Formats: sequence, C-alpha cells, structure tokens
Amino acid sequence: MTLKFMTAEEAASLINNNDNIGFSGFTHAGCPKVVPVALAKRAEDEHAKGNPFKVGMFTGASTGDSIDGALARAHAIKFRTPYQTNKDMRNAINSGEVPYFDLHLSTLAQDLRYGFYGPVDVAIIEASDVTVNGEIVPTCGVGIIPTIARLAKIVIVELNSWHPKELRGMHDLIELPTPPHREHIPVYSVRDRIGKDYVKVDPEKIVVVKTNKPNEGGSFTPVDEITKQIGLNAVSFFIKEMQEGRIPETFLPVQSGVGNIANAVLSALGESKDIPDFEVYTEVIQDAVIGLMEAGRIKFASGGTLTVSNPCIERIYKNLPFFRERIIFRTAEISNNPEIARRLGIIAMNTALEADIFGNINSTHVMGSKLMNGIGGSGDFARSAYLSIFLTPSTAKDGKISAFVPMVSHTDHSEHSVKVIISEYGVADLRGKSPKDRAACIIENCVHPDYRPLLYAYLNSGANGQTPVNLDRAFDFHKSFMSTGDMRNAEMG
Ligand code: 0RQ
Repeated sequence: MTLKFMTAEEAASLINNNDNIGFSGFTHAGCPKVVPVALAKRAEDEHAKGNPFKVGMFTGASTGDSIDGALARAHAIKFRTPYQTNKDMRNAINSGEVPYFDLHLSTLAQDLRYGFYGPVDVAIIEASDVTVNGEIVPTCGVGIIPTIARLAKIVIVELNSWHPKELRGMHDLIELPTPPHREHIPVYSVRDRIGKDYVKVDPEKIVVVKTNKPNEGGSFTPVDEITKQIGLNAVSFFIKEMQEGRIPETFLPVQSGVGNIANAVLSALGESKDIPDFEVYTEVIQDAVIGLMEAGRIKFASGGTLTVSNPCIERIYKNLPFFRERIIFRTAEISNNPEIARRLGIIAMNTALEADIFGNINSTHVMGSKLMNGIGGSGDFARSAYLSIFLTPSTAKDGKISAFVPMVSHTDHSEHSVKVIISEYGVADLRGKSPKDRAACIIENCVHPDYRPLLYAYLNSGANGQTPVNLDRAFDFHKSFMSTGDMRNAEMG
C-alpha cells in the first residue's frame, strides 16, 4: 500500500459544491494552509463560470487567514461554526452573508457524531507525519481531528515539513463514546494520558499534499499599564485566597483565555514570588506559558494548541525534548471537558467584552448584535471551574464605552457561572452576594470612576425586586453610545 500524493489544486478538486468540511487545528495552530487557499480559488473559478460553489465549515476554533480569510473573500461559505477571529469572516457573518452558529468548543465533536449538523464530507488535516497504514500525527493544534478524520469520506492530509516529525508523542487523541455508552473520563491529573499519539484512518481515504508553510500566528502587543494592573489585581486576589485557605497551597491548574489580557495575567502569576510553581489545564497555550515553563514556573501544560508567535514556536522546536516532557496536546472535547474541569478544580480566567452590575457576561456581541469572535471555550470552563473569573479593562474605545453596564446586551455567561470579576481598578468578589450587593461590589471595585455615578443613578432610578432591573433604562448606556458615540452621555437620573 502506498499513499496517494497530489497537488493542493488536485486535492481541492475532490471537494464538491455543498460539501461540509472539517478542518484541523485550533486558532491558527494546526490549521491547513494550502488546500483551503486552492479551494477558495476553485470557488472563485466556479463563480466566474456562473456555477454555485459553497461549503459548510466545521473547525476546532478560529483558524488562520488561509482558511477563514481566503474562503470568506471567495464568498465560498454555506455556514460556519464555531469560534472565529478573522476580519473578513467576521464582516461576512455580520453582513448576513455567512450563516454562523456558535457553540461551546467542547461540544462540536460530539455534536458531529450525534449527527446534529449533517455529514462531514471532507476533512483537511495538517500533519507533521502520516504513515502508509493511515496513522496521522497532527502538528501543534488539534481541535476536532479524530472525529472529522473518522466521519469524512475523504481525508486530505497537508503534510507540512515546517513542523518536526518528532512532535509524535506529544498528542493524546481520543473520541468519547456516544451516550448511553459513555463512562467517566480517566483524566485525574493534568498529565494523565488516555488516548493515542496519532489518529488512524483507512489509508484508502487519505490523499497527501506536501507543503512547507510557517504558522500564521500574530504576535502579542506588549503588556500595557492596564493589562499589567489587571494581572497584578488577579495575583493579589489569589494570594489572599491562599492565605485564607480557599485555594490550596499547591495552587490549582489554571485555564486562561486567549489574547493579551490572558497573557498578561499569566505573566503576572509567573512573576509573583507568592504563587507556587503551577500547572496549566487549558485550551490555548500562549507565549507566556512557554516563557514560564522555561523559567521553571509552569511545571506542565495540557492544552489543545500552541497559539504562540513564530519566534516562540521556533524556540520550542529547537528545544523539543524539553517541551515534549511538559506539554500534552488534546482534542477540544478533552481539553475543555466540563467533567475534567470540575474534577481538577480549574481556576478559569476568561475575558469579557462587557459585564453587567449583577455579574452576567457578554463575551461575544458588541452592542448586542455584532459578533466579535464567539464564545470559544469560555463557557466550557466558566460553568465548571473551581473558581470562574472574568477579566476586562473597565472601559473600551478611549473611555467612550464602559465595560460595566446596567444590563448586558447579549448574555454568554450568566451570573450563576461567574464568581469573580477583575478590572484594572480592582476585584469584585461576587461569591455569596445577592444581586443588589453584587451591583455595589462591582461598581465600587471594578467600574471606571466616570461611570460610577451613572450606575448608582441607574440603581436608584426606580428599579426594585430581588434583582433591581429598570426595564425602561436597562439599555440606556448602549442607546447613548449608538446615538452620541459615548456612553457617558447616558442620562440615568
Ligand atoms: O477593539 O481590536 O478595535 O482594539 O474589543 O478587546 O480588550 O483587546 O481584549 O483581545 O482579549 O478580546 C472578549 C473579544 C476580548 C476575547 C474578547 C473592543 C476593544 C478591542 C478586543 P480593537 P481587548 P481581547 C479561550 C476563551 C471570548 C472567547 C473566550 C474573546 C477589542 O477575549 O473573544 O474567552 N473572548 N475564549 O476595544 C465594544 C465593548 C468592548 C469592545 C472591548 N464593551 N464594546 N468593543 N472592545 N470591549 C479562547 C478560545 O476559546 C479559542
């Protein structure tokens, strides 16, 4: 048996109009790069001939520009799920061109197995190695690989020699059985392995496209004063929690979301002499984790992806034996699994776009209607964590938007899943507080001073009941921004 090799264009020609495609990877890491671009070109050629050509897209999370950007610009998308971060894709979704539905990332693989979203016709998987008997070794991002590889009729493997074959051994890949046949998941510590370090499919359905393409990751902006202060506030909170016995002295595994704030908080944790060396059980392993691992502060990281800058990944690949012993790559259904998050006692830190004074969180929709990225894994962790923390700067857009509003314009995480909120001003510990007390706590500790009188005025504007919501005024901040460009113009009195 030999494997079939093809060009990217030949592989793209195997894909038909209306097919549903599963892509490997999680964020830009682990994503195919040449076949999706060839597919976008094929779509443009078909459109030029007057033929319809659109595909459905299942991904692990966001992808690189070669997937989301190329296919959005080619108007080649029938539907898209889940998380995305690409500007062109976001515009296509918000303009109404691309139907998009959002999911908790841990659930997509099982939903595909349950048949909720139709077939997976083709899988396109970036690999560091593939064998003649059909063993596929992913690169540095997993997502939904085992499920799409098994369900798809055609598996296009992008064999990318930019990634070393020695990545084999770092993955832990498994699919969970379908209920009523599912048992507990035997991950009892961050380091436990429960699957294989490859995915095996019938080699007859594999076609291989060789490539040598670097990752499409951006870099992090340097930590600014505000993100630095959010990190320091988080660290002070953790130290107090340890002193008062609510976090064990050994600390607990940390999950942190994506982006600069999460990176800054991890750096602050690592720099604090009062926080012991710790482990990470997360979806996205960012640059800060790697630096802290090299410094000996992070002992082990289990995640779904290396979402790091290219200089950082080159550093990892140069010193792979060191990192092989300290990193496991898992599928999203295991890295984000609520059962495991609850068992391990994860400290979950995710970022909010806005929070309301009662603790409900909007992570996804600007002014309630424009999709930013998606819920990602934040809900998987927030609901099941030992401590669920949301982080946000107190304002956005030069102070014209308050991150704290009377009522969120879209709800991703309800007050019931949110224990603590942290801004650059301080920490609102919401545990055990009634909605009225939460409101006071958030206003005093997290809200920008410009907005504190406005939020108190709202609370005194005739709202009452257990949760004092004034239905006439609840969206005045948002309405003020929409009509004047500044939430500070809201008249709450
Ligand atoms: O706008 O890009 O024009 O400057 O939103 O905000 O403060 O830079 O923060 O990059 O961490 O993104 C919630 C989107 C935060 C992200 C969100 C504007 C602000 C800026 C970005 P510019 P910041 P971040 C793990 C967990 C959901 C999924 C998740 C996210 C831009 O963290 O997608 O947590 N989270 N997954 O100016 C209007 C507001 C705003 C606002 C900020 N209230 N209204 N604009 N902005 N607040 C990862 C995965 O699951 C893969």
